[in-house]
Amino acid sequence: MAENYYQKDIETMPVEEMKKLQSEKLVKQVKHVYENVAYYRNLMDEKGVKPEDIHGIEDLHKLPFLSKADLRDAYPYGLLGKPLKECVRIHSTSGTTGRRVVAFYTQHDVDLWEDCCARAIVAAGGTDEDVCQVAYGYGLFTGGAGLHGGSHKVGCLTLPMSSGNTDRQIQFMEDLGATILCCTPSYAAYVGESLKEKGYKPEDIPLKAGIFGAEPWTEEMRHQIEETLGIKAYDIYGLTETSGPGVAFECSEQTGMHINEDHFIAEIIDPDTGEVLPEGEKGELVFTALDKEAFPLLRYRTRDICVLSRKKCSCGRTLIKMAKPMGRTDDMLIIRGVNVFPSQIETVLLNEGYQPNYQIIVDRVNNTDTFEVNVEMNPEQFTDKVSEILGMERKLSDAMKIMLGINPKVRLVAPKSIVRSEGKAVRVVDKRKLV
Ligand code: DLL
Repeated sequence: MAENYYQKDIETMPVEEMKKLQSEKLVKQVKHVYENVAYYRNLMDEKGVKPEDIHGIEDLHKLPFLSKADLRDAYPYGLLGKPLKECVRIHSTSGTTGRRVVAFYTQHDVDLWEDCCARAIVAAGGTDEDVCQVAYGYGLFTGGAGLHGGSHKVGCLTLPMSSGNTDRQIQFMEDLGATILCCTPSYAAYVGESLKEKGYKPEDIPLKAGIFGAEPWTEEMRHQIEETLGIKAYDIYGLTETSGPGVAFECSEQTGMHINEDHFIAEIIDPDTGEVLPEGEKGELVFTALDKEAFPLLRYRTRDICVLSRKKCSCGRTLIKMAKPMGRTDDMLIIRGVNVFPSQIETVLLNEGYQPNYQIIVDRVNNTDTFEVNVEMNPEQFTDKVSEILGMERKLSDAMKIMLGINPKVRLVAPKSIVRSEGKAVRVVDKRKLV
């Protein structure tokens, strides 16, 4: 199949030309921010940097970082780059801890954001012949609005389902012939599980592709979703602070996500020292938004851990690629001194033939960390023979020891007993924070 692009000139632009474009935009954007955002002007003044010092992307490193803490300090209007009168929309993070992040958009910002999502849909094979079922949450969360806008731009027939009500999702999917599904990977896995239970086979539904993101997911989970739904599953990345989904998207090669470099400059830094790392090294992802008017963040530290690569891509896009984020600097658990990412546990489970339905529970008893992983048995494994269950638990715990270096206490629980998520899955319950 010939590769399709939504904005070919940009998506396949020679790298040197792209760098020139980024340099021109950066000079203008720094001036815009310095003149209109007092909070960032103060940070620049403290660092002794003036807009005149920024001649192009080679000077990016001179600018101060912004972090989530700055967003909280400046809440709600302190980072606005345009008068509220010119803003047409806000979105917000789910904000499980502390203050929510609120992001603002002008009509121009919404337009560019929707273009980014349209690029993702076309890269996943979408055209105006497709029926695109958007099952990300609508509302303050950016997932629904972003993919909805992108789907309109591509000209797909858009099904604005929002999340939840799985029976209705399946009914619409079948009756209206949805060909593209957009939702979190954990919800896609649940939809697959529900379809199977209802006796559907992958060929009974017309879906051909899925655009899944908003949470970390492993290659093993991709294969499993692709198999149960009979589709190609594409990754999509973004965060509220940079507009939402569509900062980066996967193409047919499915080996990482192309970053929309005409709108965002990506850097990888050492999270401890802030030093910029060379391409190919693992570190914290930092974004500078080049076109955003209302919420123009410069050098924003995402806390996502990732690697960038300029390796030539078979799809013809020249946009730099980011690997699947390996987790966040703040969701890495340190258990008895060992670093543990939920994605490592997911990999072990899927390799051992389990479903990605699990929850990690960490606590501290008598000054020692306890580490438990509850894992659902598959219906076909279900048994009430204690010795068999103990044997399976031991086998899983040993497999996790090989991956992590420490043994969790694995507890196999009945099928369907771990609550399914309609949005981002809650994988970790860390009770130590409550003390
Ligand atoms: O999750 C935006 C989004 C919506 C992206 C729909 C993709 C699809 P936030 O709620 O602000 O925004 O959360 C952003 O989610 O910093 C990552 O840690 C994580 N994340 C987003 N996409 C991915 C992905 C939306 N593809 C935070 N893989 C980010 C891994 C992801 N993590």
